[in-house]
Amino acid sequence: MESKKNRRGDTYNKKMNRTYINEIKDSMDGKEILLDGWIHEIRDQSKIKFILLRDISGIIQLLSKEGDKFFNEIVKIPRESVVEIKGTVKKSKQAPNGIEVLIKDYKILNEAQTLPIPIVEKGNISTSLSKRLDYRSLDLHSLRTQSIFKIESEITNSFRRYFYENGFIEIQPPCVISSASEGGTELFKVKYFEKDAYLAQSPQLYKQMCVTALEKVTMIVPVWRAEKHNTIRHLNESRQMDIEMAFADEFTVMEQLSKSVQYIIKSVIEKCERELNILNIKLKIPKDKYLTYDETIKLLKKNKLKLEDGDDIPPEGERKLCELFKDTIIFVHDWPLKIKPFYIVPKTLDKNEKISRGFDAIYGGIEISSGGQRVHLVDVLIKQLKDKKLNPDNFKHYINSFRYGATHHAGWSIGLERFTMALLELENIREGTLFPRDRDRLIP
Ligand code: AMO
Repeated sequence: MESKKNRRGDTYNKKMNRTYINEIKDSMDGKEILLDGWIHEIRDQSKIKFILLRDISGIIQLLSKEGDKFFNEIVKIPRESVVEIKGTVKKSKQAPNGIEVLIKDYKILNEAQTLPIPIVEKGNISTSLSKRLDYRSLDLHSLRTQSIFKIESEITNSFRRYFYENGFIEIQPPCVISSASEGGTELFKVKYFEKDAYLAQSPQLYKQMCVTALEKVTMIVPVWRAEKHNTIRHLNESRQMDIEMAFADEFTVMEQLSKSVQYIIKSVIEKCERELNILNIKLKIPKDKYLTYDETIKLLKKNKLKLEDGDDIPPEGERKLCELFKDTIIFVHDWPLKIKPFYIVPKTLDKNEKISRGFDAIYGGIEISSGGQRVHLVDVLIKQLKDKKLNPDNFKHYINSFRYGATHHAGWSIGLERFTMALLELENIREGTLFPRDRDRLIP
């Protein structure tokens, strides 16, 4: 008999197009098709052998009956081997989706070796996250992991779509920079020829330098922060989805955040039904709620959190707010100027102003975004840099960009992995990060 193993990956018949599993319909009953995919599961019964074949679009039941020439050998194919199947579509009341494929012939295109981690689809995942991340490409064979990243793809796509359709211009700012925007201690230093440079912590300075001419800009960019702590909500490399708008204050952009997040969640509900079912997540389009910083601190104190005025909101405070306001994006605005970055504008231009136009957005138990109205007046900007012990000489080009016709402007940034974590109730941000970079992990 002809060898069923084919290391070169030749297909049966170049004239026959591959059918994706989700393209198989009842109306194709009796039709011969060609399928490519992975062995998901084998059920070996005495008179009938079932194979569940998986491709990125779904799972289909294949069957072989006693008398088929390959009846006994087909059940020996190891799980996750790559196979090509020629078969006939058959309507069947017993099959999981009311349809199955009778195998006419098959080829093993690449046999899988013994798996170093089990692929568990339901119930407790016994393998540690760290081990799964060591074998991330294999972990991606699991429906659960695939679903997370298919949804993440819908998040970035619908984010782009929303802002593109609303007249925003997508920009590509540099990722190697010469000065910090989010504070000096969290920078990764790199050698840039004879000079020291840093990996960008945020596209902040560049989006502001563009918005004063381009008016409405958006971007999805990687950022790096050399924070030493290892937590379930922090990465050292993450992706940010940002906007910046001219002639806008913090309330204009909070409204944009609310509308875009609602649009993204609507898209995920409409386009990722199968993935949400696999993850057992039921999504609702969130409402929004606006609270000042003072109102928030008072509310959290009333709910027995130990907090002082002027404190940042701790993780348990974010969780509590989301318990109090379910399925809601909570905007906390009017933060103390002291604890917001130098580029956030004071509420008024009064010399003694203590409140800022900065805000945080909290959703799904966690801060997903922060932003605010910016400083576009050069004298105020220089004062704020100095107040934060930063040297204005290091920000010369940034400051100069506000000298020649700068408008007032505002913007924000949503952390992509944070948002995925919040939306899909992930226990660890690394679940929503393909190849995480953290304090201990630089590979794979
Ligand atoms: P901020 O530092 O608050 O603001 O970051 C914006 C959002 O990015 C996410 N995020 C992170 N995600 C994973 N790991 C981290 N270490 C991490 N740090 C931040 C969070 C956070 O809300 N330039 C400003 C935004 C602006 O004003 O436009 C900024 O970067 O979801």
